[in-house]
Amino acid sequence: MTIRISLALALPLAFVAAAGAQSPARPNIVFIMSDDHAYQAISAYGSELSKLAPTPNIDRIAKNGAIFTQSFVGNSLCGPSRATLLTGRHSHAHGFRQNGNQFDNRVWVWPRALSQAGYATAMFGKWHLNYSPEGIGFDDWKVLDDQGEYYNPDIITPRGRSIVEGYATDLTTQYSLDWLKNGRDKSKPFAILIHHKAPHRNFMPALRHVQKYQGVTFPLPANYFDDYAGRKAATMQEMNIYRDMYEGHDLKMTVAKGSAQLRYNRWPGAFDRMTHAQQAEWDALMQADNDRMNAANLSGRDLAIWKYQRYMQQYLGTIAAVDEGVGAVLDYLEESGLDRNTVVVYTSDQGFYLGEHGWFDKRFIYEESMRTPFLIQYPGHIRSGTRIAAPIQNIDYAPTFLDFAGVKGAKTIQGRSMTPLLTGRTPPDWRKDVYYHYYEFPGFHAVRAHYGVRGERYKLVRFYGEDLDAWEFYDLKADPNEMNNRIDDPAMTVPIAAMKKRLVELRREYGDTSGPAVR
Ligand code: SGN
Ligand code: CA
Repeated sequence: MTIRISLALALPLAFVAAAGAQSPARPNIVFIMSDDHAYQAISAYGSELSKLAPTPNIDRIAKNGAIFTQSFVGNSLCGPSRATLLTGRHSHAHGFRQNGNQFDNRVWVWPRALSQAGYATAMFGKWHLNYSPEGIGFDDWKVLDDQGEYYNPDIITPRGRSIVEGYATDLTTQYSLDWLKNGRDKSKPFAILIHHKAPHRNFMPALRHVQKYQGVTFPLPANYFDDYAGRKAATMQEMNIYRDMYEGHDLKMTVAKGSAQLRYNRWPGAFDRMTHAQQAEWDALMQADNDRMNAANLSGRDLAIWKYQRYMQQYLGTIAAVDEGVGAVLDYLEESGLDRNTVVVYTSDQGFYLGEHGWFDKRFIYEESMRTPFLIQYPGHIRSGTRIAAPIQNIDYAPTFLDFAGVKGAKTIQGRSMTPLLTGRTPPDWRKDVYYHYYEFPGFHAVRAHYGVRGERYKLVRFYGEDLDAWEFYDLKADPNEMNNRIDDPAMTVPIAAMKKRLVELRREYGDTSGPAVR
């Protein structure tokens, strides 16, 4: 049956529902996710920083479709977030609470549900849930080992494991295009998951992008020199750019003018695995900039600011190849005409600090890491240029894809399909606040376990652990940078009580009994 575009625009789901289980009209799904890509570094979100390092291809998705301005994760860490996107469940429910846990590939995941409903499915890039996606239900897959390496990564396939010469982002794009063009069963609709390693630590751009942002000065966040007053857990973290980044491994600083030898490099493997030719080219591209740094002999505040600039130049440099890869996939969809019946999503496994509070990494419930970008296009069903302010969370991805495919969901799903939001109108019963629970402590960067709730205006957080029980409360309207913990402010008694009530309700609703009871 055919439905005129105008009707489909008003009622996006009518199309899917009417299409029925076997209709060829079921849309294809292209889910592109990068690792640690801050929304601040996507130009469609409009930050000053992103204007100096635009992402024109990622922005195409927002131009063709919609951008979500209030998109969140429930636990800002790679493994838990990936388990959530596959299952539609929060960390305590799917059980993968921190990196290093093992995902059970037999549990319900949406790609298998789509495969069983007749979709061709594949996944390429970073998996990071256990050794491989064997048993998940993908027709094809090729994944990076664990965290993945930027250069000449180990690639695991159903046929085994090998080192492949090349740059991880380009390999992931290439594998994806090969499958789209020649690998899939063309009689079926398809769902492909393209998971980039970039811009994850240790932030190594492709050789063609190493110099892309050298010499560019990025705007320093207003709270770069945060003193963490009134925020106990923030005083305990180890993710400060000027204190905790490794000068060799992360910042690629050399020991002296004229030398290519890196300063402290905790994990030399990232560089050692490059070929001699790659290493020589890398060193040559970095030499002048490092020589200038060594000659300047910086210290204190100047060195801290220099480190922020070098961090941004490298981090944003890795995103350039991701953006090119997104462009290549969009080009292929358009040239083949597949774009008209394909949902394309771009997101990240969580947000990231780009110098806010002096930080890199994520984990905290504070805005920059709790948020994650989410852009989606589906021509004829999402009006181009739509901006959606309703709060969504990564538990919503699984039910959304099922909805698009007209497949029934698993009872275990805790999220809600976002398709009703795609018109730009928010249903009155849509959630107003978002639940969060981070577990990994002890762990990298020493961020303490905490749970909390983020509402439209306020955020309530509780950090907990053997020697810590610290509550925080923020008025996001008055204090968007979350510098002023108002938990002891008598003027806040009423909203604090209301948010505590919501926290209790949300924990009950999601069945989270982990961590201390709220009261
Ligand atoms: C690695 C990183 C950490 C990062 C974790 C988790 N160190 O251990 O900085 O917090 O991954 O990241 S690295 O120098 O070895 O890359 S996550 O995205 O996988 O959750
Ligand atoms: Ca990540």
